[in-house]
Amino acid sequence: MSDDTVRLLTPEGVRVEHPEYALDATPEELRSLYRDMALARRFDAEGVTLQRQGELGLWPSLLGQEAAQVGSVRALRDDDHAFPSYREHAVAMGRGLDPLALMRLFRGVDNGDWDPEEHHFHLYTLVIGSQTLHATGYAMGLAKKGAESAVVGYFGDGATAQGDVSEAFNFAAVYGAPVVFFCQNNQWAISESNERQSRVPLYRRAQGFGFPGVRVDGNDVLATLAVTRRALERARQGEGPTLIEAFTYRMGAHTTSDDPTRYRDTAEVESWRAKDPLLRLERLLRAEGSADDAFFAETEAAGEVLATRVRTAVRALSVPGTDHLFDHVYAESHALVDEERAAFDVYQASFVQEV
Ligand SMILES: Cc1ncc(C[n+]2csc(CCOP(=O)(O)OP(=O)(O)O)c2C)c(N)n1
Repeated sequence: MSDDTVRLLTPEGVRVEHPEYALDATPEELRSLYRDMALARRFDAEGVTLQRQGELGLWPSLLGQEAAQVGSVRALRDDDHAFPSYREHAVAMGRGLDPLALMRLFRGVDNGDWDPEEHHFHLYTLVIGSQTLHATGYAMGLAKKGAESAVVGYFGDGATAQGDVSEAFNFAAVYGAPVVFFCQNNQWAISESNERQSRVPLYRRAQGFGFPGVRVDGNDVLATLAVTRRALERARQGEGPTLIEAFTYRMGAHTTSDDPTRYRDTAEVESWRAKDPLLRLERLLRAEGSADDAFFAETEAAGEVLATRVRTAVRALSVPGTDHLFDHVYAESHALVDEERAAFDVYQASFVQEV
């Protein structure tokens, strides 16, 4: 990690000063950051297990990225908006979405049918990088309306190679859009390492577009919170976009369909295990006497309750009728969609007759 990386908590759990960024956090706030990370990790592990048991079609694990997600989402106000990629489970939880909604999506029961307006958490986006354009457009709209809200667009290191992301950067810069580009550089775009994706550190790209870029230790929840807070303040004050590169690591597979042992060394994974985001906060909490064994046991128990709830609910999900396919194509009923639904019903019925 380079020297210009913002860090407030070392892997050993020691608080360090930074000349530009500071964070005052009460013991209660520190415990709550830990709890959010621990619950997200437990929920995520359940996703992997349920996929292995055949209950989900696919699961993209966030393991290792808890601090980047919890730290950044904690900086948002209720009126702000988050535009996620597909791995932002802790962001979803931080916005108040019932994480069961994410499992419905990866079970194929729906295409992600939560209401983006309810928690200002927009739909998962699998088309790499496209949500940075949605985030930018939304931010431009908010600014036009005179709202004092800001938008965070989440994307990965691999997404920076997409034209959409460069277009979003340029539009946001030119229009001074109140958007924070939050890149989780987890070092891998499936099997493509970050070194092979860019000739310059990702955060420096922002300079060429005319806005600030900052690299933060993405496994440090405190630094991530401080840096995202500052970027959101800039956005709200009309100072335009910021690119945050949260330097982190994808500890698991790209998704449950991937075998990372085919393209990366165990030694690399182990070196990142020593930088674990939860462990370093646990070390701080214990060293400061802000949390004891009972707190960690309670947090673990809460994780088990969550995991049991989603496991039971996932297994009980019914198979949606094919009619559901046509829902939400338009906000209101539409003649063409009605026609297609009717045609599809006839098509389905033809199978029943043949059998
Ligand atoms: C436009 C587009 N191109 C290619 C893909 C296939 N694809 C799925 S995930 C992925 C890698 C994305 O890597 P990154 O942006 O670093 O995010 P991460 O999965 O590491 O969180 C690719 C190329 C896609 N979904 N969309």
